[in-house]
Amino acid sequence: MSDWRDRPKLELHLHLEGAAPPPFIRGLAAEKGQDLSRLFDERGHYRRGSFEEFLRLYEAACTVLQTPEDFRRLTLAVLEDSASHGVIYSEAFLSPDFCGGGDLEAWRDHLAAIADAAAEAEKQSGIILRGIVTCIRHFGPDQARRIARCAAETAGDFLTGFGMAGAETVGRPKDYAWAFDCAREAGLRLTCHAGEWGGPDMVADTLRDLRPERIGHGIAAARDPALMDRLAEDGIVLEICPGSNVYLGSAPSWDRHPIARLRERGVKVTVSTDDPPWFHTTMTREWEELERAFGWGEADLAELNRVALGAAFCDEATKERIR
Ligand code: ES4
Ligand code: ZN
Repeated sequence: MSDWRDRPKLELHLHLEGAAPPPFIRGLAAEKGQDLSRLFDERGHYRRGSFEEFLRLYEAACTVLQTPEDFRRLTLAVLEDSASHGVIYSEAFLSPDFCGGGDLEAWRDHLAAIADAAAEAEKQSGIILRGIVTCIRHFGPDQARRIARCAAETAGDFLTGFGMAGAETVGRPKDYAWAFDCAREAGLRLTCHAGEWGGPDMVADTLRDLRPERIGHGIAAARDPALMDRLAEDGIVLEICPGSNVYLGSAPSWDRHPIARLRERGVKVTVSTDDPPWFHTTMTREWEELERAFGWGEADLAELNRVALGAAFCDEATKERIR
């Protein structure tokens, strides 16, 4: 099949700042007189490195994103890209850490600009966006609480979820339980990155201590048959980002990516891009590679779209518009 690009897709795992095209970040840096040339290689792509290097470069790129207007333009650029790859429904991780550092009033202004841009993009191309506030694990549990409070105070029709990204090696899940409880009590739906770099125990501890309904990545579960069975039984949905995993090295290759094994075992899997320009991927490329590696076709996309729709952090009326 050669027309993956035009097929309607749902995407549940996308970092808003991580989806910024390099020219967008370069343009903002030029406007502000910041020198960010060290972020880019000779072809103008984001520089390649380990996950830790990626996180450092990513945070440097985020320093040019400052005002609500910057985030309004970013959101429009990202949604235009997503829509051009057939994405009809998207959930983006939003980071109060990069929108005023966790200050509630600054966050409100940034979120309003992002939601405005989402409404504008929806009018233009039909794409629907919902926001998931994400705290950043390596910024520590105290900052995570501040971020959870920002999320709780702005929960609503647009801001529907809370999660955690960042370096999985920092702390243990239970250190972040207060933040997740705060978000849950505000009615937010929960997801958490786990089992991208950590082992099956990280997935199990995350489920026990933070009780999310979805796991970001979670591919380490494929190494533990009993854990796979539990995920399947409990209906936990994995937001799998194969291109990201292959690029960063948390999976050995496309052909040996665990997504096929997880799915065959009955685990609910979905496909997303994570930080597409950083990992040289798009939703089109993800499906081209899944077709090449596993022979997945239109019926597989339809099934994974159904799983994503079931797991989407939006209300029934919104789901009805996508179905
Ligand atoms: C991430 Cl903090 C952060 N930002 C973007 N992508 C990520 N993946 C894992 N943590
Ligand atoms: Zn991610």
